[in-house]
Amino acid sequence: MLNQVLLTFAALQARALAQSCPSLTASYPAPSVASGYEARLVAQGLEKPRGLLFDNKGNLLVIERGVGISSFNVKEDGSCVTLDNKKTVVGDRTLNHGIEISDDSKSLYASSTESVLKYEYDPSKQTIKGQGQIIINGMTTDDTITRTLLFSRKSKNKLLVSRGSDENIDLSAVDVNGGESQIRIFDPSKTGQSYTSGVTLGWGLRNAVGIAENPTDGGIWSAENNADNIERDGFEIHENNPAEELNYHGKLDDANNPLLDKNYGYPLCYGAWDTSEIPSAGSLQTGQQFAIAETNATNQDPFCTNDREAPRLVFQPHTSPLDLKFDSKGENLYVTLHGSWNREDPVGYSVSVISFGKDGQPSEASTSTNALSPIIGNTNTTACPGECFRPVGLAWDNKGRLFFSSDSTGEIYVLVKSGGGGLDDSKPQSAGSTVSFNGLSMIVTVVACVFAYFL
Ligand SMILES: *[C@@H]1O[C@H](CO)[C@@H](O)[C@H](O)[C@H]1NC(C)=O
Ligand SMILES: *[C@@H]1O[C@H](CO)[C@@H](O)[C@H](O)[C@H]1NC(C)=O
Ligand SMILES: [Ca+2]
Repeated sequence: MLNQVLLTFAALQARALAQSCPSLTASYPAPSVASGYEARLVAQGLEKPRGLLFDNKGNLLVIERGVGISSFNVKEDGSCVTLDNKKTVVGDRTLNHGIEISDDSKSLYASSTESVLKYEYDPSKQTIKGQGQIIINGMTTDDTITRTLLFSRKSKNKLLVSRGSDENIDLSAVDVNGGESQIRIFDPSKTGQSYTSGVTLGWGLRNAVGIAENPTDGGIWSAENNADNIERDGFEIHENNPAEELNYHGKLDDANNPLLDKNYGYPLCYGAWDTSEIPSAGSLQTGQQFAIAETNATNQDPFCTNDREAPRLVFQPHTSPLDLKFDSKGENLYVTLHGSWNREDPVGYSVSVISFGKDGQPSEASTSTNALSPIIGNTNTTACPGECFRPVGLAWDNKGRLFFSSDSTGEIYVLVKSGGGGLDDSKPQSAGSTVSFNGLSMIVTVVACVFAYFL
């Protein structure tokens, strides 16, 4: 009898919870989520969602590759969020990845392979006025197509634009004037600027898709997607080398930034991951850079160590880091890993977190192979990329919940702490409703424990 009562009570509570926070059902096995976190699928049926952000009225804006910019209203019910009322903000099929917005949400920016466009935006209606203006152009390449945008929040009027290589190993990137594999800084109030007219923040960065600014000290970080199919001394070593890299670019408001205009190695030097598979590795360690050549590549290794800026962290090759977002205390850097496409055993396909210290630098050493802690990933990566979600863009809402897009499955997820709170707990919380939700889940937990005891 007691069992029955408890069972009914538990079922009722569970249903109340489920009703209070609906989650859509994925067409693939439910993702694995690290303990202490919850993931909820909040949108489906999008066309390759890439970059995303919130405007200052709390609407979510998303770039759908080959479609344009769409918006969703966010509906809140306690700690539970759902996306609603999708509409097209900009219908421009050339837009494919980058999105940014000014602090007052009146200027919206988006990128195509060729250009950065600026739109006059009204966040209360989610509409633009007139046409987009081309503020930067001359960026088309044959290989990489994304142009990531990042507004500095520390240093006024600086828009960072990352542009990748023209081919896998692009020898033209040895010339800074070519404009391949670089991050440049632009004044967003000017129009019609050619990419190569921007100030070079860093170069020799094959395809630095992720860029982020540490909100505590203004340090700029980028995540590089490294080369495929590389060889050294005639040996193919691409399965476990080179590493994906996290590079540091100093602070934009530092007039004497020693890292301004530095070269980070590509296409001559590459971060090492598994040194046991690199011929004539000598004393080379994980995280240091090595040269590639048909013969005697070792002779060039000192150049890579001495004349090129080394990564601050390295990640497993082929994991494809795409977006980077710091929390408001600069203690955690979240990263989307889009996953491999030409590795025997698929890797990546997760959202992970990197720990940062009070000094504004990663907690792990540059030689570490453990810098990433996964939060959400696919349960069966053997089925990837076919049957897997592939994380791309990240965005914080004003309660510290972290949203991410998956382009392969056309979805948007939200990550919260168990019980519904934000991952970034220095952002304001919805106090009343969060408490009642926590109360409810506690009852369910207690009831479930009692029930288990009686069984
Ligand atoms: C490789 O290095 C060795 C020893 O320094 C040298 O004898 C040889 O000529 C080099 N080979 C090439 C192709 O540079
Ligand atoms: C994982 O996916 C592979 C490839 O689709 C499949 O063969 C295998 O059975 C799956 N494993 C599990 C445990 O589902
Ligand atoms: Ca490098």
